Formats: sequence, structure tokens, C-alpha cells
Amino acid sequence: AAAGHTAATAPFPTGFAWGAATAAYQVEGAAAEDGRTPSIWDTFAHTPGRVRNGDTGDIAADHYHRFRDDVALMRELGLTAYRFSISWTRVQPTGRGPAVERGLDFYRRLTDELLAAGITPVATLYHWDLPQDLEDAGGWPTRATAERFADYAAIMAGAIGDRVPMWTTMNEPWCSAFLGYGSGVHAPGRTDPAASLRAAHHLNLAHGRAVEVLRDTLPSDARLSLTLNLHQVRPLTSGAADAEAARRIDAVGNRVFTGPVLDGAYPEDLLADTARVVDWGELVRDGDLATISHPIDLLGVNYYTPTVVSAPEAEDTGRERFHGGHGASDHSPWTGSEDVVFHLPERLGRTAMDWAIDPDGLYELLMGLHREHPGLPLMVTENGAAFDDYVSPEGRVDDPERIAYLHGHLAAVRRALDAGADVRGYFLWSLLDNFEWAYGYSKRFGAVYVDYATQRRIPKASAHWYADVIRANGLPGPA
Ligand code: GBH
Repeated sequence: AAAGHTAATAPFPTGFAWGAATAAYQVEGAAAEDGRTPSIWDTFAHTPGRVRNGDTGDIAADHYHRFRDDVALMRELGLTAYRFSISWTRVQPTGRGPAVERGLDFYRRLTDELLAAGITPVATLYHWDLPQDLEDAGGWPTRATAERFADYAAIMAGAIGDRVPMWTTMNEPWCSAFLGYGSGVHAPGRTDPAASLRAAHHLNLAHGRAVEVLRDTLPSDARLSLTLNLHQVRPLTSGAADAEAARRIDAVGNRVFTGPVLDGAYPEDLLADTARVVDWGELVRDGDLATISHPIDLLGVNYYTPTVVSAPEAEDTGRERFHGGHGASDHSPWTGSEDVVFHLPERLGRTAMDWAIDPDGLYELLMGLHREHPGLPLMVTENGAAFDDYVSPEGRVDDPERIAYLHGHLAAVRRALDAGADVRGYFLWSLLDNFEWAYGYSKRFGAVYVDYATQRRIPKASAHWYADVIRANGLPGPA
């Protein structure tokens, strides 16, 4: 019981990874330095009306220049692992051809710094920032993009494969496919249902091709993974129509990825639901499913809030609806199931994103995966919350709501472990306040506050709380 805390629950397993996560475009800045060229997110953010307040990732949290200080901060917090992503256009500006050494050097220095601090680097190859040149050539709806991704994976394995023991091919391909090409609230901002499904398949294919390449190149003990934002789907009522709505959203939100990756096939019901949108027979070629289902060592799970759905309602019930994935768009990301209605769960607290706070959803998600894919190790690769943080006159950032959120969700992980789920680690989203995509800098997810005017970092009360949890390897009991 370190720091005067008594563990309220059993300690976490020895070697459990205590981490925090970021993504390149959200924190690095230095958008045009050392040969980096625009990704689809640079283009999108610089297009008026796409991102709140016209914010861009040009400077972001300036992590590109401050990574040494940021690693020192991680060390003070006691993190045992750090999940970051690589900016594709920093290391391969056009998405084709030779790598840029200055770009690779940044990731060599970052990973060296982490290892020197005793922090395990966990690298994500793709967190939504496709080279603009590849988008101009058709983007993810085009099959060749998957091959470009495999080449890029080979470059990164060659550059930092000797020092990164854990790799994630991509983060939340659902967002890339359906928010990027369906609802258009994410880059590249296209609103074409057929393109969104084509993108989903090519993202799956890119994942599989990258796994093949990494397996061939990396040391044999390297652990390979994929991170998904699995929607914890719940029907609004116990009626058959709402169960059908939940099935459809589970298909196009979850099983479109877990099906081919973990079970080697697209689910029949998904193919039926979307048969009018895309010609699956033309899209999926011989051998694709074998490539996509190449075994992974670990599944990354990002969880923030559950997803409550109902059948289309004949009339307005007055119940509060959820705008979530639709954002400011008139277009639905739920290709083939556009008329399903999303609801906010009642009686639950909400974060500054208006997302319901429901730790049971994380428990259910982990247990569902444990039941359906026994033997597949899991990792919570993102979990966290935005609140309206501010610096007090004394220079402190007190965020009791975030502490409660983290405590509740870590307790859910602990319960899942007790019930037999093989959860290997937890990564708080995010280490730093950062560029929250279409919301720009208006939403703060960090455990560490960033004063963007000065780039000063101020660990929030939740960061100190998390450091205590890590030190104790368990959750604190009541004071
Ligand atoms: C993650 O995305 C990202 O990996 C990370 O970069 C980001 O900063 C962080 O979370 C916080 O947003 O059910 O239609 O309403 C999470 C993206 C947002 C995707 C909520 C699903 C709900 C869609 N998720 N969204 S809907």
C-alpha cells in the first residue's frame, strides 16, 4: 500500500502495462518541418468549416520539439508504456518511394528516450493521417492504398523494429472508413456510402498485409495488434425491432472488422444489409480473407461510451437522441443502416463530449470479447474523458470528474480480470490535451493540461491520482 493507499481491490497482474496514449497529428505539430508534407488531416483542418474554430494541427502540443520533456513527464508519472502513432508523411511524404531519414530520426530519438526512461514504446502505424497524395490517387476506397501501407510498414519495421516490442497496425479503422468517407466529419470528408465500405475492406486488407510484413521483418517476440473502437451496442428496449437495430449496428460498427480479422470472413448479415450499396463479390478478391485473418497477438480496445439504438421511430417520442457520430453532418456513418436511431442512455453522467459515463460498458465489452475469442489477449488502448478543465489562480487543475471516470473504468477492468478476461494493459487517453479532431482544441482529454499559448504542461489532479495507482499497481480504497 504505497502512498498511504490501501488497495480496495486486488492488485493488477504483475507486468500489467500502465500507459497513456497520443496520436501524431493530435500532438506533434511541426507540420511542415524536416520534409513532412500534408496528410488528409492537414488538408481537412485547413479547409474552412471543417474543424471547430478553424483549429489545425500545425503546432498542436509541439510534441515534436518537446518530446524529451514529455518523456520526462511520463517518467514522473511512472508510466510503464507509451502508445504513440507515426506520422506517415513525416517518414514517407508522398506515401510512396524512399523514406526521409530526418523523419525516421524523430521516431528513433523518441523511442530511444522512452527506453532510456524504462518506458515500453507501443507504436501505431496509422492513426488517420493518410498522405494527401494517396488520397488524391483514390484513398482508402482504392485497393492500391493497402499495398502502399504494407511498404510503409516495412520502412518503419526497418527503422525502429529493433526497439519497439509492440506494434499496432491501425487505430480505429471504423473512424477512417465511416467518419472519413461516410458521414464526412473526419478527413477526407467524403460522404459516399459505397466508398465507406470499400475503405473498410481496404483498411482490413492493409492491416493484414502489414501484419505479414511485420512478421517477416521484426524479431520473433514482437507483439502485433490492431486497435478497434468496438461499439458496445445496446437495444433501447427488449423488443424485436430494437434487437434488429442493434444487430445491424453491431454488424457495420464491429463485425465488419472482427469478422474478417478474427474469424476469417465477413458476416453474412452484414453482406445482406449492405448488398445494395457495394458489390462484395467484386470488392473481396481471392486470398484477401486469408491475408486479413493473419493471426494477431493482441486486440486493442478503445472504449469511451456505450451505443444505445432503436428501430426507426414512426413518430417523435421526445426521447433525447444522440448526435455522436453524425456530428455536424447530414450524412450517417452507418452505411446500409442509416435509419437506425441513436439515444443517450438516461440517468448517467456525461462528459464534455456529451458522452454518457458508463464503466459497465467497458466490463461488458471485455467480457464479450473474452467469451467470443477466448485465448486472445486484450489491451485497453484508449479510455478517458474530456471535461471543462481550467487552471486555478493557484496554478492547479482540479479534475475530480476525470478521476471518478478513470476510477470507475479501471474498476471495470479489474472486475473483468477477476472474471477471467486476459487484459494486459490500460492506456489512458490522453497523456496531453491535444487536437481533438473535428472539435479542435475545444475539448481537453489530457491527464496533463496544455496551455497552448505557452505550451506549458501542468499535470492535472488526475495525473497525480493515476501515478498513485501505478505506484500501487492497484486502485486506491476510500481515504
Ligand atoms: C478516439 O476516437 C481516437 O482514437 C482519439 O484520437 C480521440 O482523440 C479520442 O478517441 C477521443 O475522441 O455512435 O455514431 O455516435 C474515438 C472516436 C467517437 C468514435 C465517438 C465513435 C461515436 C459514434 N469515437 N464515436 S456514434
